[in-house]
Amino acid sequence: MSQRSAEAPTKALSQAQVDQYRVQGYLSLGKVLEDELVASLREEYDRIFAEARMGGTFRNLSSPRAQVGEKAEEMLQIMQMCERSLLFRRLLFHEGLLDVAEDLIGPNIQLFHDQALYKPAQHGGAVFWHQDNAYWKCVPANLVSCWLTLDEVDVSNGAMHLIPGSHLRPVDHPRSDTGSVLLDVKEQVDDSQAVAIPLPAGGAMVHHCQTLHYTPPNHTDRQRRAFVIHFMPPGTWSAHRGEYIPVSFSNPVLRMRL
Ligand SMILES: O=C(O)CCC(=O)C(=O)O
Repeated sequence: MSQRSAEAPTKALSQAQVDQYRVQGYLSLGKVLEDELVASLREEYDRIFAEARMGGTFRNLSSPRAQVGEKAEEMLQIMQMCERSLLFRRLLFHEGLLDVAEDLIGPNIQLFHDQALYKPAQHGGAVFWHQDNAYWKCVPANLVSCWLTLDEVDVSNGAMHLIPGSHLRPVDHPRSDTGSVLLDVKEQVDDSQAVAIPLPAGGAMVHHCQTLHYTPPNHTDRQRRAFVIHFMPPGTWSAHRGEYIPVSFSNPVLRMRL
């Protein structure tokens, strides 16, 4: 019986872009989502955050004591939007985004998790300097995060800042005694080396799970709604769970070429 030949992989990125990702640990993709889709995603995002506010089903990553004027600082997180919304679940399977992930981690792609990260206007909090894999402890450390913007994002409302080349060396992330749920390795970061990535609404950038990154507070009158998809190759080991992450509703295979 003849074997069916594997489909030719799609090349979404040029060799120069792949090289940039390999050397710098991140890559800006610019605008990737059409305005009509962005409008639907924003509506769904707002609906889910309004529901979460009523039910207390989001996490505020800012310190409970942090205030901006009269208001409590908020860096709001909802994990697994794909379990609350079909629209966000469908976004995980966006062919263009999977083509990019395929160019970076190969043709077999599983969801590690997704998350919405919302900085409300005026009192949006920071996400401190960190490497994602310091939280995740995945082996091999070869996950790629696709950070998508539903609003125009610049330095003043919470753009992504990264340290080029920092993915090549894992940094120790000791827990501080500030009471924050977030790790912060700012003492080990030369932030004069940081590169900020402004993006339009419907834009995206990808970064390696060891790239040091940070987002500043949002004290502007514009909200900053972001959504991140963390892609991994199937067979990734989670040191937290003590197992290879099995395929499940929460960790679906998004693309597979046999
Ligand atoms: O959206 C943010 O502000 C932070 C994002 C982040 O830290 C991440 O994608 O790992």
